[in-house]
This record gives sequence, C-alpha cells and structure tokens, in this order.
Amino acid sequence: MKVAIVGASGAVGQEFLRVLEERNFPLDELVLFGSARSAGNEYAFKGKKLKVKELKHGDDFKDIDIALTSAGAGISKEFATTITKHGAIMIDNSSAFRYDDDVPLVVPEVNPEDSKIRSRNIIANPNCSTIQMVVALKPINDLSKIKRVRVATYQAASGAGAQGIAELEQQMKEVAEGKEATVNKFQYQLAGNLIPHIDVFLENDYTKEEMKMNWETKKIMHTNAEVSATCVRVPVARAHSEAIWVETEKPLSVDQVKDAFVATEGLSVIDTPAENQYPMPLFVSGKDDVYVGRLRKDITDPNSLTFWCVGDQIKKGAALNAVQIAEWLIKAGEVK
Ligand code: 2RA
Repeated sequence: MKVAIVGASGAVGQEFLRVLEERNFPLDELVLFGSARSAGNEYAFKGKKLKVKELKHGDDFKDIDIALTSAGAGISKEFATTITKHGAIMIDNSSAFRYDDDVPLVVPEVNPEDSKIRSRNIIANPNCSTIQMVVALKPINDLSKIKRVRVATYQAASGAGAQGIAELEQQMKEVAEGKEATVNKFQYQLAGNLIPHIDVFLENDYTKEEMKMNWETKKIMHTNAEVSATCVRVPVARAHSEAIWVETEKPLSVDQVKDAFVATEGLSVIDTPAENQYPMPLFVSGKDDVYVGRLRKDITDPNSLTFWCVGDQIKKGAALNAVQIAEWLIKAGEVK
C-alpha cells in the first residue's frame, strides 16, 4: 500500500502525518507532495525523515494507491487527473468536488457505502462543521426522520489554517501588551471578538460556510431536511463548537436520544450538568471523537431537541475523517 499526502506542509497535511502514525495505518510507503515553496521540507514519520516533493504534472502518482489531498480547491481541480489517471483513489479535503453528482461525499459513521460510487476515483471529504454535526444527527434521524435543523457554530481560528492560529496567537499577545492588533487573515481583530462571517456572502445573505452545512448534510444523509446555519469565528485555538436544534417527525425523549448517542461509534457523551460536565473545545482538542452534551427538549416545540456538539475540526473535521474513509475502503476490499 503506497499512500501520498498532497499539501503535506499545511495544518491538515501535518495532521495526516500524525493520524496515519497514531492509527498505524497499513502502508508500505508514504510520499509527501507540496508546492514549490514547501518542496524540500522534511517531516518525521515513524522515526524516519520524509522530504516533500514538488507537486507536478507527470507520472509521480503511478504507483500510489491512495492520495490524501489538502492543498485547496484550485490545486485539487488542477491536479485531479494527474493524481487519479493511473488508478490512485483521491480522498480530497477541499471543496472542489463536494457537490459533483459523480463524487461521493463521505462521513464513515454516516454513509460509508457511498464510497463505492467512484466513477472518477475521487471521494470528497466534507467541510469540518458539517462532519461533526452529521455524526450527531445520524442516530437521531435513525430514531425519527429529521425535518429541520437550526445550528449556530463557534468555529476555532485554526479552521482558517496555520495562518489563522498564528494570527490569533499574535493578536492575543498584542492585546495583552496594549498594542494594536495585526489583522491579515480575518476580516477583523479576532482576539476578544466574535466574527459572524466565514467564507463569502451569497445571494441569499447566508455565507458559503453556512450553505455548506445545508448542501452537504443533504448529500451525506440522503435527506431533504433543510439546515439553517449561522457560522461564527471565535477566539478559540482549536475544535469547533455547535449549538444545534433538531425537529423530528415524531417526538423523541431525551433518554431515547441519549441512549442512541451513547451507542454511536465516534460519538462521546459528556452530559452531567449538575456536575458542570459538558464538552468544551479546550478539552476536545486533539481527540478523535465528536462530543455531545447539554441535551434537552426544546421548550418551543414538542418535536424538537437541542444539544451542544464539539469536535476537533483538524482531526475528525478533516484528516481523521479522510483516513477513516481510506481504512473503510481497505476493509471493504475497494483498494487492492
Ligand atoms: C473554517 N470550515 O473553519 C472552515 C475550514 N474548512 O474556516
């Protein structure tokens, strides 16, 4: 098994290295690719140093079985044919192919079987905020069909990549020293602030990040349920949080849903309000699971529940989800 990482120097690329090592992913060789700028960088993997090769059009992917790509939508579109033409399966973390009918969009806990529909040899990894939400929505939808979802997100600075976290750290230092904050990556100073604006605004006045949660949930869960989201950038280093309201066809009890959450692989429940126990990004950072808590009936509607959901968006929201897709393909005999 020969695996490639494309975009090895980025925040998700670096997480791919950690996740593959942590899970002892069954590979014989790992090849790292990156831009001309990052070519030559060296990263440790299982006690060895691997050098980043420049991503070029040619035959470098001839013997690759699985390519984990996270170098932005433009690079994914430009290099998809180069990567897949000899048979490699491209598991792509960008938004380049997520809405193409002939490209599956997969969260292994929800729709692993969709990975088999691969006319283009590409599988898309969903956006981070969608991944953690659908892991929690699936067991609810299995109890009673979901009619509608409302969600407010609290998205960490590192969702904007390595530059996002560097900017927050610099701003926190500057603010503590009474200096003016340096603003480059985000629209405004994030330290001590909240920014209700992630990705671009669309014609319907939602942002693209918000509409991703709508479009992607429908495709992954094979549902017509509408999702209305407000996505907010918060001054948190890592792990996205979400307040979620779900309306189902039949009324569900808190116990029913809690039992279903507990029985769901990849989901951890921390929900003992009397002891101040609930999930928080500080403690979920670096964890594999999606964490849920604060589960209660929505007092505005007998058919609705509300809960709090936290997930490490670089791990389960990106690198880990892609690696789990690769593991599923191997287990299902979909990769030689
Ligand atoms: C963000 N959802 O948090 C994006 C990353 N894919 O900005």
